[in-house]
Amino acid sequence: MSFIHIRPNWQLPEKFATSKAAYLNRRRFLKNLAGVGLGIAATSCTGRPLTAQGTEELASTFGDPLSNFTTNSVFADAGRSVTNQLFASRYNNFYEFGLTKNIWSNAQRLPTDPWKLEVSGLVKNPKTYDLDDLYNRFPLEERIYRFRCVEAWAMVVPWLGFPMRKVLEDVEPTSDAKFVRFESFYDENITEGPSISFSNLPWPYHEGLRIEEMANDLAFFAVGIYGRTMPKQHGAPIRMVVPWKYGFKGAKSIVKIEFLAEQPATYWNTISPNEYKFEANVEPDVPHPRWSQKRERLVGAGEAWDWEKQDTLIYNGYGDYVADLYA
Ligand SMILES: Nc1nc2c(c(=O)[nH]1)N[C@H]1C(S)=C(S)[C@@H](COP(=O)(O)O)O[C@H]1N2
Ligand SMILES: [Mo]
Repeated sequence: MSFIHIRPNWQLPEKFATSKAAYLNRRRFLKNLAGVGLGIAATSCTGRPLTAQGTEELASTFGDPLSNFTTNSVFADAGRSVTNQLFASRYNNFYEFGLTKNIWSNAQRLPTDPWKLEVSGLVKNPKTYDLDDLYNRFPLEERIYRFRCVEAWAMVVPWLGFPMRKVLEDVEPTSDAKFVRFESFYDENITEGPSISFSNLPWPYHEGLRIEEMANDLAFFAVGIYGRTMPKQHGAPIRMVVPWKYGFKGAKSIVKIEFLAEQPATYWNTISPNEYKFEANVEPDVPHPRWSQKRERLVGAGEAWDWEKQDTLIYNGYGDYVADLYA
């Protein structure tokens, strides 16, 4: 009975269920290219099923083992099981490498060695970190965090890295510094944006935080994931992780950090200010203009509409850490 096709459980969904309204929105967007935004890719094809060879290729992107880290016991249990890396590492948002979730092989073009991360602006000690600094300057720890995309899917991820606060201590912002701007790698010969008619987007990808948010216990720079150095599709060699905010706040492949007196513009907020706020905290009762945020789908096996659903938590469940930032 060879025509009965049994899907292996690691096979990822090829499309999302989508309402007619969302579909029509997408058609309109494709016509005039005016309404680009997150959520578009979530309604489109996420890629071919992964073959055994594909699985091997995916596993080859997983980075080198790291051993010089401790496990932070406070963040050893996210209250949900950790997402299988075969799902997490082939379901990515990294628009520089394409508009679908299936960018993991495109992202292998990202050059990560050597790497320079420049920290400048309103600081006493401007610094430029190289790869050795990223892995050895600050003690590395593992933290298992819940992760919530504004598109209403969620994962649980074991990050490796160091608190953002370590960088604050290193560079010593002046009292004038009130905001921080983070900028991602961009090279139009490597990243795909311009070649797919999105050259009008505000590249490079950039994000921002208030300085108190950066100093919060949870705010983290990740240089690895699942016990290994960061795969390129997740934002090698260093990316931001702010687990109480929507995923788009976590810029990948950071090359520049700048301390500022004024709130900086940010990538998605510039594209669509009504949909993507600067603050972007996870708030179940504040719907995205095109969908509800009350529930979320846990990235897993099978088709996306079959993924386990659960209630979205205020501040993604991290209110004890961050609620007083917004009192
Ligand atoms: N430079 C850059 N950073 C980015 C993005 C991006 O397109 N470019 N996408 C963001 C979004 S919307 C999400 S949900 C997360 C996805 O991270 P992951 O692919 O590692 O799960 O990265 C964020 N950081
Ligand atoms: Mo996202």
